[in-house]
Amino acid sequence: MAHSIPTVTALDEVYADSLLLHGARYQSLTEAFIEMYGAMPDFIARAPGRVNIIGEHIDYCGFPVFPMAIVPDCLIAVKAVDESVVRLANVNSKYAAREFGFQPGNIVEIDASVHDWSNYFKCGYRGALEAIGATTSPVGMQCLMDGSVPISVGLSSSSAFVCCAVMATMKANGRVLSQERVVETSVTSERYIGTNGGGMDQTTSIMSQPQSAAFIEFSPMLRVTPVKLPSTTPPIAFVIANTMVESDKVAMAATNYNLRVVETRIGALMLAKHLNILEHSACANADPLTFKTVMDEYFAGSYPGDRDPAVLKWTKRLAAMLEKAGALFGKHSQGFTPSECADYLHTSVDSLMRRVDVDRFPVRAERFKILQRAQHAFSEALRVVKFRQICESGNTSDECFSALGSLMNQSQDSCRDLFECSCPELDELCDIARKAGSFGSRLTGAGWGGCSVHLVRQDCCDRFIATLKQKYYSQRFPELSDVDLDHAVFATLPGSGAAIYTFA
Ligand code: NG1
Ligand code: MG
Repeated sequence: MAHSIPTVTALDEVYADSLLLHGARYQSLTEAFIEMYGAMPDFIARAPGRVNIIGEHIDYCGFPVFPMAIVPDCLIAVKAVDESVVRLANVNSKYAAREFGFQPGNIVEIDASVHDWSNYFKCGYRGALEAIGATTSPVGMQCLMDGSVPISVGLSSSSAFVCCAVMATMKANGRVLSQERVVETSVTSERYIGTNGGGMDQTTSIMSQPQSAAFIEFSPMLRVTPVKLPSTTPPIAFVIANTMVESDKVAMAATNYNLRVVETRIGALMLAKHLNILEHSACANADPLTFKTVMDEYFAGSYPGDRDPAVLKWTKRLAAMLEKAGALFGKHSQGFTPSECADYLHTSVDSLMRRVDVDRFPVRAERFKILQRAQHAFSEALRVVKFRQICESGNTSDECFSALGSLMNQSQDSCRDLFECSCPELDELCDIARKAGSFGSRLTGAGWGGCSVHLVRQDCCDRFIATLKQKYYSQRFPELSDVDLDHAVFATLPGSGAAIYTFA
C-alpha cells in the first residue's frame, strides 16, 4: 500500500542541517511508523550523541567542560493516542517492542537491575511527567525509535535516548519547557538508571549550536557558550576511534563511575573543612558540595584576582586549590579509609556516606584516593579554560593545534594516572594515534573502555584512519568487517543540538 508522506520540516531553520544529512532516515522512520501503527506520527524528536573534546569527569565537580554534539543521534517518531498505554518499538529488531500501562497518579517503575533498552525511555518519560506535573492524566503514546549512536562506548547514546524521551513526552502532552528545564529534567531522569551522572551529556545534546563546540559552565548556573573551532585551510577534524572494549557504566558503577563521584565529593567536604569554610552557608547548604563551590567560596569577596581576565583568574584560583589539596591530602597518596574521612570531618561514617548519596548510589572501595582525584579535577578544569582560549584566539597556525593537542594529551595522562579511568587499549590507541600524526589524543566519555578522540588535520584523516586500522584494529580485532571498522573509527565535525520535527 503506497502512502503519500508529507515532508519532514524543522521547526527552526538552524536545525535544517540534520534534515539535509538524514532526510532519508526521517522518511523511512515515518514509513515504518505508518506500517506499524497505521497512521502518521505527530512529530519526530531528535537528540544527538556527543564527543567530549576535553574536560573529563569534572562536570560533577561543577567545573566547565568542552564537548560537541555529533551527527549520530536518537530519533523517536511519536503519535499521542487516547489510551492509557505507551507503546515503544525500535526499527532495530535486536530491541523487542515494549509497552507499559500507567494508572492515574502512579509513577512508572524502573527496575534498573534488569537491563532493558526501554529503561532509558522510561527514565525520560517519568522525569518529563514529573517536570510538567502531568502524572495524573498523561496521554498515551505510540513511539518508534531509530538510534544511530554506538552503544556503551562513551558517545552518550544513553543521554541522547533519555533527552529524546523527555522531549517526546513533553511534546506529546502538549507542553513546551525551556531548554534549561529540559536539560535539568533529562539529567535527573537519567539518574533513575543508577549512575550519579553530571550534566555534560544532556546539556550538549539539548543545547549545542550547529557547527560549534559547547563551553558548558554548571556553576553558579548552567550556561552554554558556543565556540567555533579554529577554521583553517586545510581544516581540522576530530576522529573518533572506538577501542571496542565495552565499558558497562551501569554494571560497574560501584567501583568506577559512582565511586569517582563520591571521592570528589568527600574531597570537596574535606577541603572546605581544611579552608575553614565548611560552616559557611554556601558550603553547608550545598547539595552536593563540589570542588567548584569550595573554590568559589574560598575566593568569595575581595580576592585580588577578581579584576583579572577570566583565564588568569581561573589559573590563579585553580593553582591555589591544587596547592591546598596537595597540603591536605599529600601525605595520603595511598588514599583515605572511610573512617579517616569521617574523623577528619568530625562525623560518623554513616552520616558522611548519606551526605554523599551512597545510599542511593552504592560504592565499593577500601580507600578513597582523594589526592589524585582532586589533582585531576583542578588541573583538568584549567586545561578546559585554556583550550577554549586558544580556540577563540583566532590563531590557526600549526603551533595552535599543537597547543590544543598537548592539552588533550595531558588530559589523557591525567585520566590514566590520577583519575584511573583509562585502560590498556585506550592508552595503546592514543599512542598509535600520536605516532600516526594526531596533534592530541585522549579517551572521551567516562572511560574504562569505549571511545577515544583525536585532533587531526582533515587532509590527513584518511591516512590517519588507515594507520589506526592497520596498527590497532587488525592486530587486536582481526575479525572486524569493513562495515564494522567504518563504525568503529570515523572523522566527525560538530553537529547541531536536539530538535522536534513536524510535517509540512
Ligand atoms: P558517559 O559514560 O560517557 O555517558 C559520563 C557522564 C558525564 C560525565 C562523563 C565523564 C552520564 C549520563 N554521563 O559519560 O556526565 O561525567 O562520564 O566526563 O552519567
Ligand atoms: Mg552514557
